[in-house]
Amino acid sequence: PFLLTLLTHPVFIAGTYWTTFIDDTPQLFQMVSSQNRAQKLLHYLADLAVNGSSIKGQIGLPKLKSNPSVPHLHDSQGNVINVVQTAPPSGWRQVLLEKGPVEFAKQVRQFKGTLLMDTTWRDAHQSLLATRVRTHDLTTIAPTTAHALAGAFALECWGGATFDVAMRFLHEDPWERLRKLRALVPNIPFQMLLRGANGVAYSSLPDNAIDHFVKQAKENGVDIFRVFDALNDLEQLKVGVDAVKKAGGVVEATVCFSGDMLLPGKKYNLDYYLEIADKIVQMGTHILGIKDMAGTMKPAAAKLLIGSLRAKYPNLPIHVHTHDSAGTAVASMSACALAGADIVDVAINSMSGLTSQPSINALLASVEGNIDTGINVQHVRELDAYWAEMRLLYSCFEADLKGPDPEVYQHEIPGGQLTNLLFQAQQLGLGEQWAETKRAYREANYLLGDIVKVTPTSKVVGDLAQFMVSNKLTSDDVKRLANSLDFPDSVMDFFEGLIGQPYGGFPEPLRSDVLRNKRRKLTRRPGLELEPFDLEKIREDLQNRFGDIDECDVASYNMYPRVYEDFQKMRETYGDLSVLPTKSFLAPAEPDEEIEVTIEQGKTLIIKLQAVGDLNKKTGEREVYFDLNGEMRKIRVADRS
Ligand code: 3PY
Ligand code: ZN
Repeated sequence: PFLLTLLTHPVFIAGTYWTTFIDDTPQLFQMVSSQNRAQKLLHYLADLAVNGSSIKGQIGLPKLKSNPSVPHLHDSQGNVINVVQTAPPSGWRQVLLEKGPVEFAKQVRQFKGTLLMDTTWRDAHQSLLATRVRTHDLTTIAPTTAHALAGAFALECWGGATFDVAMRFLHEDPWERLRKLRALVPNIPFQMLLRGANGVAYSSLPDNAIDHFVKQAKENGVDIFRVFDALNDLEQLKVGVDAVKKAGGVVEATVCFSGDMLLPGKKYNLDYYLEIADKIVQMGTHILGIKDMAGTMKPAAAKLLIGSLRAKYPNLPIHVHTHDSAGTAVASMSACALAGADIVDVAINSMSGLTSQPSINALLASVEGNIDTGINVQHVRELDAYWAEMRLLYSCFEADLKGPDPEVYQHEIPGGQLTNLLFQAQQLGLGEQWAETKRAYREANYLLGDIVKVTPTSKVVGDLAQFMVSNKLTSDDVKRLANSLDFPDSVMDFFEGLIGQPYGGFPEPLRSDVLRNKRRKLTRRPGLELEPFDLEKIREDLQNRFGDIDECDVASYNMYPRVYEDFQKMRETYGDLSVLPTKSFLAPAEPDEEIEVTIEQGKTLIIKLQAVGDLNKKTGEREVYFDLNGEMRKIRVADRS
């Protein structure tokens, strides 16, 4: 009917619409545009109804059969707080905005107690739910979170794997997520995870692309940048650190912690960490990060390492990150807090434990009476009800780990990767497969020279391990046959030096055998070999191909050109899918179920699936009938089953 309104409009009929028709009657074109958007969404829903979900990694349907509800927060008198209409209490972000990064860091250091960073919006779901939590579910709980966690140091909500997974698998724009969350959380700083010279990609980009990316991240809402390099290669790290300094963000340059530091003969020991920390401090950072990505920092190591750093740098805030894979994270983070850490990472209870961060309430209980955190315990418990439902909503992405993995001290697999590899082994029948993967991972690590393992080096070790398992190769086989084996690309990249220089150098003769004459042997950071990107030209090209684009699109394209192009194609076909409730995004609609979709403020679609027609054998298509705001719609889709 909107199109009909347009086509029957007297101006249109008179044929005089070329001049000012669009300007004079914008409402008509808005109608056509929202009509168009509705039609695209119906296409997605029709495809889902006929072919089922095509979201990668999804096994089965969500266990939650209704849309999740938003829990109420209560004030100290027991009254419900209207989190949408009441401004949230001011928090650390106000300190940052008013005083700037240096004074912010100073006040964080002066806080009498230990602050908490909540990782629920980034690392927790990256580690437990294959990074699949969608913008829709984050924005739904954002106003409540702004109140409940008002005292938190920060929310980790961006970067790491969330960037490419958003585009690649969820078909949504990570920048839009950032902007929407920012608008809803004015009081708590946002932190992102930046992989140094790799940005949020898996290998180095030209320095100007990193600068450009970080500038957009800062302008669109990131306050604090946790910058690391997966090999603790300081040259690589510095690229990220310098980019954050230029953009005016808070720098949290980070030491990656690898393995059980207290084991005699360990390559990565206290002296090593103190040396790296010292160089980071010389580089200049507002906060010193310690990143225990596999969760192998035992409480005794935490006490020793954090205690030593505290004594050495009395004025520098220290922020510790861990994973609960071994089951010791609450004890380790309590030990860090007692040893003088200024900030430790936790996750909302229902999103904590296992390969994720330690539970916030467990940590609060552990330090109760000893250490102030500025967190309202009751509010966090209330907030948790939402995440308990989320866990059921995203059940189809669970790796189903049942308890701590006591072998983590041996294989040292980072939290996020552990669940990933377990998920893959489960698809192949678990049992011996999983035990073998873990054994091979350990061997692969030693073959590569016992490297620090976190994205992207953890992928190198994981790829080599899977290569060894699937080709039934022992370590000795790999060494012996290295000059004739066809290694995975990531392994070639590592040996070439595209991921940076490992501590202690590359293992020889393996490096030479693997590379043969196919690849170079870089001795300096790879960014120095790369031509700067011509950002103007990239912008123009994207504009020509995709129309309305901005600097964030340029940054997305620079990080992941193919993924960005595919994302744009999905957008073209289905429109903005981030507006769909998650249940409707993952599961075919039930007959007569009402799907409510807010496509923009004040514009809500009520969609009901009426029927799926018979297969047309000639065309291979089916007709799917919907009721859209009371009107019948018919969509034809190919049946791919
Ligand atoms: C990432 O780089 O995505 C990580 O989570 C590393 O821990
Ligand atoms: Zn982590």
